[in-house]
Amino acid sequence: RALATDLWHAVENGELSLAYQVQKSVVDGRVTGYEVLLRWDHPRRGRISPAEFIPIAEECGAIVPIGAWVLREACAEAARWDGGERIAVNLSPLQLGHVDLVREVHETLLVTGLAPARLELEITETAIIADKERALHILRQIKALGITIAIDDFGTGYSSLDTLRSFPFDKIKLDRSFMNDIDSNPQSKAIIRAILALGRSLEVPVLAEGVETDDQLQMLTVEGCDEVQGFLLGRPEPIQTGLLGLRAAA
Ligand code: G
Ligand code: G
Ligand code: MN
Ligand code: NA
Repeated sequence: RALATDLWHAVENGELSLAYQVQKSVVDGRVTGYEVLLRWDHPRRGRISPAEFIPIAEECGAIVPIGAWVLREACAEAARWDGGERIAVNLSPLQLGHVDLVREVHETLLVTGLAPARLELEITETAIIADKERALHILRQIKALGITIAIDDFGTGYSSLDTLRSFPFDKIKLDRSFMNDIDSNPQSKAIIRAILALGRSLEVPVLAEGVETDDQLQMLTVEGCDEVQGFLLGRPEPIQTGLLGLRAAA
């Protein structure tokens, strides 16, 4: 059977789960939030990477109900944390194009009791480019609810600067590919510097993704990066509610 078919039943079959990856402030190392990353344990094929199944879910449309489930689960989880950390949820282009997104997000906040300021939605430029006017209209409505919007995978799209000019993003997430080859490619460091300078002049905080080494963190600190995320700070991990009570309240 095709994965797309299985995806439509993954939620009701309880095959999906969430992993949370910590985001930290560079200045004081404080935890600022967690990005939610979807996991799929397929009954026969075992764990399938989101890099593989998200594109399929986008193509067949299953990302719309799946995305709604992710949002609800993540907001309900974050509402239990008492540190006030933010929860960052990835939004697919298809969700952004979906008629009911604004209402869905609003209702999720009401039902879970999560304060809007604690929800951040991560959006890639691809999501905006498809129908820019419409996408920006929806983002404005979401932002008006008090939710923050981050531009994800920044630096890899086609028109990054134009996108930045068109919408008041609350955060720039520097794509992890820049961090990946920082040691082998001197251009990467120059581009990271330039994007940090851009963030400063636009007064938009920049979060660097894919931080894996102390050297990288050191460089980002010197260059004035605001937040970091990556294996050095923490891997995406499931939350074992009730077990050790890491961040869980009963
Ligand atoms: O966790 P991992 O690095 O394997 O994720 C791979 C890709 O899947 C990333 O680009 C990530 O943004 C995307 N992804 C993970 N979880 C979600 C989700 O809940 N919704 C959407 N739309 N994308 C997700
Ligand atoms: O595209 P997005 O940024 O949403 O994807 C996040 C993905 O990046 C997750 O699947 C996560 O597993 C992966 N990831 C997170 N931190 C690191 C890291 O430090 N190095 C690498 N190679 N991947 C990472
Ligand atoms: Mn993301
Ligand atoms: Na990203």
